[in-house]
Amino acid sequence: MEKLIITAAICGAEVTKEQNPAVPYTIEEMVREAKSAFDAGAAIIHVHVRWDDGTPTQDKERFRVIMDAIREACPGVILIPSTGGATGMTPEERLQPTELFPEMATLDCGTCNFGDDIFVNDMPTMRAFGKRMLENNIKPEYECFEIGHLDTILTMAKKGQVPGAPMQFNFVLGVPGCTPATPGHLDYLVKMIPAGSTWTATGIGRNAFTLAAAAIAMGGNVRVGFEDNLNLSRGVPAKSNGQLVEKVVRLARELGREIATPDEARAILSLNK
Ligand code: KMH
Ligand code: ZN
Repeated sequence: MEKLIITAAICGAEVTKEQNPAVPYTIEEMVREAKSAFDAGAAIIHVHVRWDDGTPTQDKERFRVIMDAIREACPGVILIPSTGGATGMTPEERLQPTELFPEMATLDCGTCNFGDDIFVNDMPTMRAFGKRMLENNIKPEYECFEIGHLDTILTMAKKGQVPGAPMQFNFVLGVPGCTPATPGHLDYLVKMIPAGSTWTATGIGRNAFTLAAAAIAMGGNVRVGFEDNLNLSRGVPAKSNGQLVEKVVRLARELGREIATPDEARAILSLNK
């Protein structure tokens, strides 16, 4: 099996310091959390940004400052800025980090319920995001919350509307209102992807580590972090993103998977920048 690529989603757009005081908002806090995850074994940091009061933003300059600061603290790390942002943001707002020409960025593959909200990714939005990533030579991480999302993006890739093979998928399972985080659902999705693709599993909430263990055993990659899960185990808040990554590293060691460095992850993901 390939080495395991661990992504840390250190911040997200929805979680708050009231839920876990270690959730980062400021530049210094973002660097602290990124470094804790990187030092623990994360090759990739998935980046959302906030203003200092915790308000989510897609402001290009905020992304620039935070991504530069993370790169300095975590040499060689792969950054995947979010183009999902927070529910209710416009597509133009959400696209701003692509103007910084990152090597990767997320591309969300369809509309879905998101707790009490609706996360809107209609076809015109997805075509615009695909066009931007083709123009700016950005490899998308295709975020699929539902089975239909995967089918949609595979069809768009066939039509040349989004970057094609080799594609990287992130199966984000367990968002309230979407496909649950079970190994069975993950297995179904993985069987649908084209040969030569790579994939990551993200379990939201209490099933985060069950899904991580399944992904490690199946030969996929894992995302953890405060965006997805605030606890190390039931009722035990994680003190840092690093602690969540450390738990994945322990599971991987037990199951015989080695951890990929950022450059090994670049080779596995066929990154060309
Ligand atoms: N915050 C969610 C509404 C992404 O990063 O691309 C969307 C999200 C997906 O987090
Ligand atoms: Zn995200």
